[in-house]
Amino acid sequence: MGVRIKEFPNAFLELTSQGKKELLRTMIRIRSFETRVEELFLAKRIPGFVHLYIGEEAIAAGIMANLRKNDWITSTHRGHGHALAKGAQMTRMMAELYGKRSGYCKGKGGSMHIADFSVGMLGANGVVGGGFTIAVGAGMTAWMKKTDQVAICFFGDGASNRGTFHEALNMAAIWKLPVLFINENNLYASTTPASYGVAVSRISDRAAGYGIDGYTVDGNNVVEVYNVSHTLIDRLRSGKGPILLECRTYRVKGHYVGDPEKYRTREEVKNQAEENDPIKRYTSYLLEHSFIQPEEIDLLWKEAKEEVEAAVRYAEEDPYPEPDEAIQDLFSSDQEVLV
Ligand SMILES: Cc1ncc(C[n+]2csc(CCOP(=O)(O)OP(=O)(O)O)c2C)c(N)n1
Ligand SMILES: [Mg+2]
Repeated sequence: MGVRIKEFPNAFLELTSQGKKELLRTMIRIRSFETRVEELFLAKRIPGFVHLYIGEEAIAAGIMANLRKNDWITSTHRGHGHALAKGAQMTRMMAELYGKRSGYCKGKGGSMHIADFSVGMLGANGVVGGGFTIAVGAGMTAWMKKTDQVAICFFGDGASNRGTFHEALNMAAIWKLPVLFINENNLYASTTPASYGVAVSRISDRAAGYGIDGYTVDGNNVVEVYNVSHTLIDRLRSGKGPILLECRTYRVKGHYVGDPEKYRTREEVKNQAEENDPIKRYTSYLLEHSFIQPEEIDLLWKEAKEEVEAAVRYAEEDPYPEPDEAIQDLFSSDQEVLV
């Protein structure tokens, strides 16, 4: 394991007052978006499937605060938080969820296919474990072009059991690619508890199989996520190869909106939501240290709500694509020449 988590430098304290508030803003924006998306889905305004990131916001916020615009991320089926934190536009995300024309995939991809290359967001992914090899490809780009960009690969506890995990970590390790593999261990893969479905109790222990460093942090503590990833991302930029970081968290909502959740008790969820909520925890921390005033917190929630409502109005007013647009954009122009 090398350095213990407590021995990482406290980079958080070096952040400006604005920087400290930005972490909270990001988490509040994600929570507000997700809470509204849940309502809209239940009201049948949003079709398809949605997987919410509620309760896991500290991971996206803490990691992304250490990235540059031209660094890359790969995401999962639970990708709204990653996209927002990396700088994707909320309006176009909401339009995509609605299946509307000005959405990120012109309304044809939905929640699990949001990508915005202009901010380094290489895509959510409906295929569990689909992001691993894409992140390695991005890491290879940085290596071949000799830039100091990094690629961050978000994936779940369930995804850590996929074959692509092995392929990607091995290749990234032998070529010392700048990829940070971020395991979001929310303790469940759909209906399967990680305690049953994953052979190790710490997913970071799997790093040993690839000769790389692995760490585990409290993924509901944004300060810890920020501090540890700050050091690890610096290490990636200096060409020392990939790292596996497990962020332990909890999926507060069902696997998807509408999940009957027969595999866990109401009490377990309630305890986690009340006692381990990353936003409540960070808000108390900021107040305790006088890094923020109560009225500034109220303002952040108010602004986020307004931003979300503006995105909803945008999506509601946007037209649906025409039926004949369904088969557009399926092939690149090169492939069109071939057929
Ligand atoms: C290759 C593949 N297998 C199965 C599924 C169905 N599926 C969707 S999400 C999911 C669980 C993923 O769990 P985890 O990786 O822990 O992510 P979480 O949902 O907890 O964020 C499964 C099995 C899929 N989408 N892709
Ligand atoms: Mg999981």
